[in-house]
Amino acid sequence: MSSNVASSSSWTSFLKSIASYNGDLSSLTAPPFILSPTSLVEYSEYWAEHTDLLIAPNFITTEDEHAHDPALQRLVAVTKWFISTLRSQYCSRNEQMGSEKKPLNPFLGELFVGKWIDDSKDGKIGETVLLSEQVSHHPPITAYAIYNDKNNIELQGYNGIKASISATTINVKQYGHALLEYKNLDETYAITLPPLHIEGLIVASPFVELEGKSYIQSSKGYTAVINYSGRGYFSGKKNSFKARIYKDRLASAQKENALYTISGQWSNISYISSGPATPSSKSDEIFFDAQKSPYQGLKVKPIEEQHDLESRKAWKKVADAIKKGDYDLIHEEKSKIENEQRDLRNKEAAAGIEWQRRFFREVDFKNLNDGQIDKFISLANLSGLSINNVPSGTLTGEKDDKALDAKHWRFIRKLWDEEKEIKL
Ligand code: 0T9
Repeated sequence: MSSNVASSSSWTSFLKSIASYNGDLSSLTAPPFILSPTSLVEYSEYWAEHTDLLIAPNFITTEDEHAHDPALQRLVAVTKWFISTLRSQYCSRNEQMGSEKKPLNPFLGELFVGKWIDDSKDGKIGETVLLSEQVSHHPPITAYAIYNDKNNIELQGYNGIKASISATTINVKQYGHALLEYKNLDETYAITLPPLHIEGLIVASPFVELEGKSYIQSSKGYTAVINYSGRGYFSGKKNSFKARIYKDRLASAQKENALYTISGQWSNISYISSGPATPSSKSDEIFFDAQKSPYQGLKVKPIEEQHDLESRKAWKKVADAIKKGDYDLIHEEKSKIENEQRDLRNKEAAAGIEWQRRFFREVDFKNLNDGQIDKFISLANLSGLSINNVPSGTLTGEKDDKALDAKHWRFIRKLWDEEKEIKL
């Protein structure tokens, strides 16, 4: 953004509205140039733009040349896939639109579906499907399922955020987690979501930086701890991370126990070495090169073929107004959707009913029905993660581990298999 924009009255009044922030980011009225024509329900796509890396663990079934346990090698491969998602998740708006943008705030029941077609030479990948649904509007929560039947793999998860404002940054804690299953191998991974903050607000050029930690816990015991930092911290470079892979949670108490150490930039190059030493570009193997691994976009039906609940169809007029930069039209078209939603909620309240989620159900981990199990619970036991509805990655007994409930969103495949109106 030019300094013109940063000193414009629309941006300075936006900064003032941030300063009087009430806890709901979607309620901030931002100037048109910072608005994205894309709804947050679409962001679930970022999880699987490297389908080759997502399915890779499925093919690691024998010991490597150093006689390493395949389950350990698979956690390393899952970590590589996870790192590969971060550039799309957190840099793609910057790369495609010049800065982070404020996404459209999805309405309850909003859907985004599509598929990745197999672009491999040997046809090993098969088709991968995305189902993303806005399961809550207040607070905003998006749930998603990504499955690949050919390889018997399912990734599901949900996310919400809580934001707070400090002098010049927006600090965001993520809620929710992802659960990744390799059903052929009877192996499951719990994945937590890192905290982040938004920098560059003063100069009207916002971007995301990750901070803190996230975890990947394998059902076979192995665990990855990923630390994030930005410019001016331990590596001095933006988008830095250091991941350590351990035999299990107990071993993770001491960094010397690391079986592998991976370090570098998640939006660029990272390196891997065995043991606890930090790898270097001079002597160690490249782990992942984000700039050289093109991501594959999702295939989505043309708008004319979409259902009214599908995101791009529902927001078409707002998105067009944003692209034109027409402030009044944006406001007018957005209000139509908001009013419609308000009427719907009023009608439901009057009839004593609640909006039916299409593909997901809320599960209470502290109040499971007879015979109901959830794989996250045993993974949380292995990793020390809290099962409460607390910031993602909170360990039991940590100061954030206080919540009124232990409710989480889960994909119900049967609901999708029986779906009649929504087509891929
Ligand atoms: C889940 C992701 C999440 C959603 C976004 C904070 C943020 C909304 C949530 C966490 C995805 O898997 C990963 C990436 C980016 C996150 C967004 C970045 C962002 O700025 C927005 C918030 C709501 C804003 O739009 C703040 C106002 C604006 C001035 C910043 C451009």
